[in-house]
Amino acid sequence: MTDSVAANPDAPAAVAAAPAPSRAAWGSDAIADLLRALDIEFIALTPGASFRGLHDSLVNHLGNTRPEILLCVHEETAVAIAHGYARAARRPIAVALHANVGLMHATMAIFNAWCDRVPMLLLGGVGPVDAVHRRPWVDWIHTSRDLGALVRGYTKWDDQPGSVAAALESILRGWRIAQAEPQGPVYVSLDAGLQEQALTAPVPLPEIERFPASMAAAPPPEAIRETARMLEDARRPLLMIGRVWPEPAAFERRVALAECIGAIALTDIKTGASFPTQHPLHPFPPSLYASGGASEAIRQADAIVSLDWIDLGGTLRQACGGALPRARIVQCSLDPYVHNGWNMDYQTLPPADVSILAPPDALVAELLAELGARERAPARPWLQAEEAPQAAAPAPAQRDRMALAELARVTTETLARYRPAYIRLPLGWPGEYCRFAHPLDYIGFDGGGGIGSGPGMTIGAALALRGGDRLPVAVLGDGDYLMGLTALWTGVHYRVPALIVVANNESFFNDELHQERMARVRGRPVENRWIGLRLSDPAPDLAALARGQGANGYGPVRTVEALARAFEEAIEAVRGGALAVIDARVAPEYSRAVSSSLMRNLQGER
Ligand SMILES: Cc1ncc(C[n+]2csc(CCOP(=O)(O)OP(=O)(O)O)c2C)c(N)n1
Ligand SMILES: [Mg+2]
Repeated sequence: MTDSVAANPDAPAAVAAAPAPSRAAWGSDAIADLLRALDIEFIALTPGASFRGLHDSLVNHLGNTRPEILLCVHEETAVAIAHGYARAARRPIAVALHANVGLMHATMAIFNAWCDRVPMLLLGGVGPVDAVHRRPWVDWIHTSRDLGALVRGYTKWDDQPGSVAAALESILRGWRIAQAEPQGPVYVSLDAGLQEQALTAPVPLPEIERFPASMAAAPPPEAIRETARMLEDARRPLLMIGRVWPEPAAFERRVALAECIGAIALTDIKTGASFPTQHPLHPFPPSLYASGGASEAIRQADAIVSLDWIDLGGTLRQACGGALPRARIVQCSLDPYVHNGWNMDYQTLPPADVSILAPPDALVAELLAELGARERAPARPWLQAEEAPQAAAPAPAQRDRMALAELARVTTETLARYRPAYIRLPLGWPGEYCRFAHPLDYIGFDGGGGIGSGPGMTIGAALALRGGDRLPVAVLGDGDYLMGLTALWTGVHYRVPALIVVANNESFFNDELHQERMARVRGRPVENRWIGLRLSDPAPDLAALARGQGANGYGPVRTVEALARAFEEAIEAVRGGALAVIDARVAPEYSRAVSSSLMRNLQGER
């Protein structure tokens, strides 16, 4: 749906019809023309005077199509929507952010996108930079000398161009930088004076076709040969699959490589689906931290190829009690190109006998070419999972709630018939209920561990999936849902179908485990672990909060039977175009396997 001027019932008839796209007469018209030339589909925003010139150009110069405005109640949501969209569509959109205040609201979500290596074009308004043109008071408090400094530690690049022509080059440059691997957000701050400047002569758009995307580097031949030799000699090869291309062909090539060398594949629930979870060579379910089985595989492996595994060094050391594994290690990652000194998302320095600065899936393709002709290894993993998958759900801790594992089982089994695209899973999700066979089966996590991104990322990803054959589904924690709640309004307003299931334990539960840990270390009462963390008394009515924004709200549901009934209604509504939220009450407990792996981490065990 487009918010055309004519569609607004309050619009006076005299301004009802937006003029057809016109010649660029103002600075921001030229900028809007460039956004269209770049084929940017949407621009998410929460309005602000510092980009009123650009806003006018989007509406009255371009007619609010390509890019179409996505109105958001909070800037954090606008960025989270761009994040989710880019993950599902595999192409970025733009966000407009109001001066310093809008950018300040947006920072959490920008950080998430940065850590997730997800591209987006952030356009900020600022000024007028020329103080002569500032209104008293507000233009002064909303003008900062170096806005980019607010986000420089977690964007790939930023700029504040000094003329309209320079702004066009800057945006084009930013668009290219954002999408060059490793991808990430870029920020271009646009002087309000420049946006509102009348053009006395046409400012030509850059010839976009003369600026194609840069080609990525290929792995050096000697690195390919050395890795191939190492894998040929290995008896227990291990692929650790981290941040990789979300493309079906690349997904298939990873399977072919694992099969050809008989490698066990490990996957990470922090990244999108990267390998079929039910494949015999994937014996250990994806998890936030390496499970017991995955750690054993790391210890026993004699060759490890990391495809940009997130915190390879930390994971290896944790699996090996602080030491390095015996295996020879190949690390293939472009990530060092974006490491900087502000945040430590570069993680532990990973040991690597061969370190390759290239896109990991390019290495996979080369290794397949090198090794693919050889006889296939048996599709039997060299190490079997010890823990049998949790067939039966544990008994619920409380009678008026489900166990999280029950919710996971019913959700997985019910939705399997509808080609679900899982956009998000909550922190305690039992990995054995991850049934992924295609990149779109699971979009990934939030990147930066910033709670509150779930609803916005859900709407963004579901928007990208709108009209396709997938059922967009997100299972969110209640804390995550409540922090990002008003994204639902944007979803309903733009008719974005999606199913949100809130795993509602009425708690910021993850932190209960931390408080329990503190209590144990200090010999204090563990029973107090919930104080200051429970979202109860009153428990927010999550379904009503959805209905209050025009979405369908179901629940609270407290049993698997009630959940199954809610699914029936909600899925039908979503297939009819609705945004539906099910409030599913679960006990404030994670499964034993998840809790013990989290606890191990809370204790900082290596
Ligand atoms: C912005 C932000 N604030 C606080 C935290 C700390 N934190 C980590 S997990 C968590 C609880 C999340 O609650 P919920 O989404 O309900 O999931 P649950 O732990 O209950 O399964 C919190 C507060 C964070 N990661 N990000
Ligand atoms: Mg919770």
